Amino acid sequence: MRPVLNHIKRAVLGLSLLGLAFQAAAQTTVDDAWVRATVPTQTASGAFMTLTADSDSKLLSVASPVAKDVQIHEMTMKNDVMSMGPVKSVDLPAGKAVAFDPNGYHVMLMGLTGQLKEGDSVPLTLTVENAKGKKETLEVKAPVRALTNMQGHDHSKMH
Ligand SMILES: [Cu+2]
Repeated sequence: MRPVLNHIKRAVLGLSLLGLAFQAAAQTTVDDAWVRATVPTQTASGAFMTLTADSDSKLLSVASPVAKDVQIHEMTMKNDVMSMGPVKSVDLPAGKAVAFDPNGYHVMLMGLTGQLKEGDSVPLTLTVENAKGKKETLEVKAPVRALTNMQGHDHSKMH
């Protein structure tokens, strides 16, 4: 009797662990996250990545211990004038890779607490909400990379 019961217990535990693993793996994924390196006097930088949600979701906010204020920005072109500003959220349609890059949506790290050097790693906490209103937080460690080729786009002067 006893061994059978133990066996059932183990099977049930195994199933519930599987369920948890499935839940954790089946939501939003973050790919190619990186943060642009700064020079010592610079107080702002950008974080870039690709987000893919498995169901219609929204990126609500990003937080990081390296910056006093973190905003989600959108770069837009209106009548040949490039401008950018904060957005409340970014839609992440199911299964679609949404790029956060220097030319579109990007994450602004403002009020940096120190210089970001190549090789450093910056912790980012992303809050994503799905269509049912359920929030999930994603912890990301984004490597700092120097980017010399920004095609004339200098973030530090635009903020
Ligand atoms: Cu910006």
